[in-house]
Amino acid sequence: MSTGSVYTTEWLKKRVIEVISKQFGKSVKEASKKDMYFALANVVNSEIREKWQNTNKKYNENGHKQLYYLSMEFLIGRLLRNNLLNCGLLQVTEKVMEELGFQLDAILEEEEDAGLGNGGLGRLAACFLDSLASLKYPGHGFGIRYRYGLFEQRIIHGNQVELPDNWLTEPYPWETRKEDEAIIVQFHGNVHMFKRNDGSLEFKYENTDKVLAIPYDVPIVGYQNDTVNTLRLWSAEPIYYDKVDSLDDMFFRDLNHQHSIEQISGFLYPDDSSLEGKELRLKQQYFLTSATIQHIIKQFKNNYRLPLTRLHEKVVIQINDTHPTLAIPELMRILMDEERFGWDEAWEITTNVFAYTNHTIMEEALETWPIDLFKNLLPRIYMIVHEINERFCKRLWFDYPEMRERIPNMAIIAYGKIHMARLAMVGSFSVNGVAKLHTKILKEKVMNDFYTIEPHKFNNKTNGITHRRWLLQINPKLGNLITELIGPQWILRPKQMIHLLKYSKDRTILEKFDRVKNKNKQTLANYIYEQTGIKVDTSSIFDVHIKRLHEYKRQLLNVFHIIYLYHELKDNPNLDITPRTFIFGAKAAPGYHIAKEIIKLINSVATKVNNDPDVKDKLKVIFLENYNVSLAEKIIPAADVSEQISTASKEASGTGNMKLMMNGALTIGTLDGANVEICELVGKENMFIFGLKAEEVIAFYEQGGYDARDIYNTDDRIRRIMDLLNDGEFGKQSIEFKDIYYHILYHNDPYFVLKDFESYLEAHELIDQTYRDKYTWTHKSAVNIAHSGKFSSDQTIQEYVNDIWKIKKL
Ligand code: B1H
Repeated sequence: MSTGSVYTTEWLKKRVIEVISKQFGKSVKEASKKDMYFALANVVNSEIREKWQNTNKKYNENGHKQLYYLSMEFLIGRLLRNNLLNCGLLQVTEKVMEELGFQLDAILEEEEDAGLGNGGLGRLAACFLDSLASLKYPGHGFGIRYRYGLFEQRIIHGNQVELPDNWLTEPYPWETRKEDEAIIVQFHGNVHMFKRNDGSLEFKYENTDKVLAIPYDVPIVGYQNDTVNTLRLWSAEPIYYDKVDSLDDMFFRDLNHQHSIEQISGFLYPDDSSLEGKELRLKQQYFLTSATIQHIIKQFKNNYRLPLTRLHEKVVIQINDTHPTLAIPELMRILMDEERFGWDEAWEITTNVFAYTNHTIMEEALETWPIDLFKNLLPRIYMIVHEINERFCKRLWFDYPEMRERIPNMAIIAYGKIHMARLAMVGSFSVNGVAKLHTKILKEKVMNDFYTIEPHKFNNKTNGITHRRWLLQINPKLGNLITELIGPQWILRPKQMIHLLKYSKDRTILEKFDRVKNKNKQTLANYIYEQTGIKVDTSSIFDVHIKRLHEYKRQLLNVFHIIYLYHELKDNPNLDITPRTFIFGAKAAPGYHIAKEIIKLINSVATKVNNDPDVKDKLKVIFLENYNVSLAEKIIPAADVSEQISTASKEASGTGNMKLMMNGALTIGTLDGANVEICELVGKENMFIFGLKAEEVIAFYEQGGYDARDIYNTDDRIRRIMDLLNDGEFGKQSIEFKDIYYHILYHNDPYFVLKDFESYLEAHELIDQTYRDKYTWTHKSAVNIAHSGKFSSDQTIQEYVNDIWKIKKL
């Protein structure tokens, strides 16, 4: 009984009992929640297996063009509920678990979060894989199987403490190790040049360090459609040779050697929108790209009887930010050194298969590598990059005389550094940004020189999120209500959610939306109580700020507002404000001092506010530790307000903004990233827009900033807040938040916190007023939900397919 999606409770019960008995030698009564988790994963896996094989077989047999999505991060989170839903097993499993005396929700908690990403960029890759499989497109992910994912965050005395994310202590049931498909990746060594008889050059590498890349495949299950794609994660292992000189030698050399090799897939670098220029990071990047490109070429040769000159007809490779850019020179290397193509032909093949997505304009995230480090680790790849640069600069000089002055700003190798974004642009046929505003800034500012010479390469692909996970799975009550109102078609065609608009003024229906939200708030309130011991009022506004901690995301602006409100209430205890619960979740990169100070400030303010009886019914501040995919899934369905308050121009897109809107939260935001497009859809009246616009921010930057001291000196509300940072109000020692204080006043408030404060305050005042009228609020919320189908990643993927990938459905 394994075909179709009509599973019966009898069948599933029998299977579960069987597995528990065979795998654990236990009866269901004796089984733990963990046992049950593994048993369910086992059942799902056996249902998937055949479909997975069939999908692969079809892809290999019928000569379809394949998409390879290369990313250093895939933030997939948990998979059991996702896979149950997509297999059509979710409802029946809920029933069976109940009958067997278990709660499915509790079993799902047993799964480790696969935290193989930092934030938006990694989660985007995971959403894309879900949409590709659900739309039956032949597209697969390639990444690294980090032994340790993003660190686990603890808050101790208000401070962030990082613990290793040891997620593989137990077997990971979703992966399959494929030792026979391992690939050798080479580092270091010397390159020798020979002349062949025909006069062409041959390159040989000697004394290289060889590392084995072992693939672990994770199935990506399409939504009830029999398609199962693959996420291939490479793990680094030493190569064991049979012949060893002496036992001693082997033992000591190998221990060190083994360790240094395993480090390559050892841990995820915990930086988001910034970079750490360490050799190990470059090693990771080459490890991913070399293993993947070698694999792609092998597959192509096996599956198609075509010359490599026609590679672009069957292969397209999307590189997720610059991190996998080495794939470009790596393909050149294979084509020239192994397949004996000349430069021009190899370049023609290469530049027809790569497409590059840019995710940030943040200066500190634009990757560059010091020449010496690069050359030493990847000598042959360096030669190729050098040649790409020479030819590119010559082309600029001769074909674009008007650009001659710009060459130093465009050269791939300049001032001792290798510029990866420039390499990615030169080597790709497509360059895209991730929201309209972001793409515009790329074209007009950050990448204007490249846009001038090759405008046809540039295009926009606004990000999206999978509505299957971010609505259907995490908010079943809302999902059911939507289906009740407009039928189930929206699940396959999310844009049909727009039909909800016709109910957006219907009081009885709006009450239903309101009830769903209240139940979700109650669930979150219970969780908050379990985690923190703090009771929050579910009739207060749940105001949610969840994302990585970064100055440009301006959690500090949010805290300043909370401090302001707190003092307003202290000054006037009878002040009539709508009660608020401010909820934060955020990890700071371990080496990012100011970000960690801001976490500490949030927690200090929380302690002060939550323990002050004067404001007890009006204000609560909750910092939930270890923000990750699973925590997001708990918070988002319960949010009333979504904080999307980045300094305009800095947030390339944002995707949390889309997830929150889809679950009925109203956005308070700047006109930045995809907020602009949310606003275009729902209208200014259904959001709370404030602050400087991107052009204004950019204009200030071009003049060297604005005068933060001027605001400090003239606005007594701001001066009061700032001075509190300095006088010990929120800490035992008065020095506690001096760094933030000095940072703002002496580094001239680079993210315009003070400058946007007043406008932010006004927007919050409007929220307070609007929330008092339940009808108006819920109407706005329903309008947001109705428009959110536009931000399904299914839509985004379809645009990538039409404009860039040109792949066909299975
Ligand atoms: C985004 C990153 C990023 N942009 C470097 N850039 C990293 C840069 O490990 N590193 O070195 C890791 C991540 N991440 C985010 O991408 C943007 O800030 C968001 O605005 C955007 O929504 C997301 C997806 O496009």
